[in-house]
Amino acid sequence: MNFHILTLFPDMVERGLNTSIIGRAVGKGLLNIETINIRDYTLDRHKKVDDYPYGGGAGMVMQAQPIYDAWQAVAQKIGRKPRTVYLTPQGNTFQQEMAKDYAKEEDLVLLCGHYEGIDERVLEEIVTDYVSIGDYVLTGGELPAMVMVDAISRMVPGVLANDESGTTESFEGNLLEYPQYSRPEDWMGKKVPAILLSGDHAKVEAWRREQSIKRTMERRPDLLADADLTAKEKAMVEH
Ligand code: 6GU
Repeated sequence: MNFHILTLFPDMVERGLNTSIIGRAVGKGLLNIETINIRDYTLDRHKKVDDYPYGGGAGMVMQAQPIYDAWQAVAQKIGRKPRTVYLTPQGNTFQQEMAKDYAKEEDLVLLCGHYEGIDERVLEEIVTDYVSIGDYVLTGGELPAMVMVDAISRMVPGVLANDESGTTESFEGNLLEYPQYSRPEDWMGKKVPAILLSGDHAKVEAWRREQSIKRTMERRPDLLADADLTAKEKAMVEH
C-alpha cells in the first residue's frame, strides 16, 4: 500500500513513521510512505503557501494552488484520482472499521493542514473523505495522519507477524482486550491469576472472554450496544 502525505512538515512525519512495526513493513516493501512538501509546489517567489482570510479574522489560510499542484503530481504519478483524506477536526471520527476499509486501497493521499485551515475551493476539488481523530483540536494534521497510517498499516496483510495479529484484541467485536501477564508469577506480592498457569486452554479462553466483557462494561459501556455477544453473554451484561 502506498501512502502519499501532503504536508508542510515532511521531516516530522518521516521521523515518526520509520521505527518499529511500520518501519519494518516499509523495509519489507509492504508499505510505501511518501511525503510531499507542499511548499515545493508554490509558484510564489518567496515560497509563500498561505495568506490572509477574505472577510477578515485571525490567522492565515493555506492557499489552493500549491496544494492542488502537489496533489496533481501524485494523481499523475499513479495515473488516476486517488482517495484523498483531509485531516480536520470537522471530519468523521476515525474508527477501527475505517482503518480496515482504507487498508484495501492501493494508494491513499493524506492532506495535512495548518494555520486556520485550507481554502475551501481546493478541498472541494480534491478531497473525498474528511477525517478527525477525536474531539479535541491539534495544531496540524501531521499527528492525525501518522495515527491513520499506523492504524491502517497494521490491517495490511503481512505487516503484523502472526504473534502480533489483530484478531484477538481491543475493538475486535467491539470488546476491549483482556488483561495480560508475564513473568514473574509473583510481582510485589501480586500473583498471576492461577487459571493462566493451569494449562487448560479452554478454561483460559473462557476466563479471557469473561474479562473482556467485564472490562468493556467498566471502561467502555458505550461499546456494548454494538458488541458481538452471545445471547447468554447479553443476558449477563444486562444483569
Ligand atoms: Cl484530523 N486535525 C486537527 N488539526 N486537529 C484534530 C484532528 C485533526 N483530529 C482531532 N483534532
